[in-house]
Amino acid sequence: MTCRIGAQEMTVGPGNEVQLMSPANGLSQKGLQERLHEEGFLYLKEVLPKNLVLAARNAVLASLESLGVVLQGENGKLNPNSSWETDQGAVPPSLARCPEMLALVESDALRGLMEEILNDKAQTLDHKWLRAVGKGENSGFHTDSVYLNQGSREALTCWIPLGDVDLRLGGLCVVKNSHRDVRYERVRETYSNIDVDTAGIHGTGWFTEDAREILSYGCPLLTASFKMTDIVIFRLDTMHGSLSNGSDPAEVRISCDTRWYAAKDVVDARYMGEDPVGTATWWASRHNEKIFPTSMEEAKRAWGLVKF
Ligand SMILES: O=C(O)CCC(=O)C(=O)O
Repeated sequence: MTCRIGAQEMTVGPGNEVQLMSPANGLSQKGLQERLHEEGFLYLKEVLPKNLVLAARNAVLASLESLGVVLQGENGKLNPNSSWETDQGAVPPSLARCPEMLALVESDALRGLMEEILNDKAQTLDHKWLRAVGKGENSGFHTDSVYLNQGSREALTCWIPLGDVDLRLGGLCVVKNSHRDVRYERVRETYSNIDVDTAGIHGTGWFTEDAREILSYGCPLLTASFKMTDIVIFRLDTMHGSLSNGSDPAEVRISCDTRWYAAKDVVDARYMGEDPVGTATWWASRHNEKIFPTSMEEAKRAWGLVKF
């Protein structure tokens, strides 16, 4: 089994640089909390109601069909004649909040799970990060803290694939133990503490797109052949990215990242409300070096984090 992350083709399996996640199904509430604390993530198989995932997927696909991004009635096959340029897979925020999406990402099933793990009533950010990832695209490695550093650091992300996402289509990829391994300590002290709005760093906010750089820290990458109704929950300081979409014939990968906080914790208010601003100002100008003068490479050099 192989997978691709950007320029790197990698073998997947026990003892390799990329390994498969072990599901956390069947653990007690305490067991789930301990596993999250230990490994920085929880992979849960078949926990969402299939009808809700399917309805959300169909609503998103219908919208992508009407935009000409995917072919009509072809279950997500990309339209080779589309001029649609994805921007890191971002889709209009209103689509992420359509009734079918909200019925899934704010479902009792998901909320109940998050409450079990957070050990409290749960609050979720109004903004949802829906992605339609095109052929050859993936997310670079980052910690979510850099986009969410104005709320509690105890918040969790729940990544939801809207459909089966195998190694070829390319789903989430987490760096095992990066939230606590000593080899990531300096990364956590520096990079993970920035706020993209104020750090003055241009680009995506990603720590690196180079899987070799991540592997040089010595912690394995973990992924899975995800099925519709699976989820992955992880911490704000867990380093992660995604595999590249190498589907053939070319197909869109649809997934949604949602953020959850314990009721007692402070949320990142930028993402709350009917039409949240989030980090939109940074996002719109993020490649403008006049506004954000430093590159991530320069920042890493200053932090003593340049590997090669
Ligand atoms: O789906 C992806 O490509 C990346 C997901 C991600 O970065 C997240 O859930 O925080």
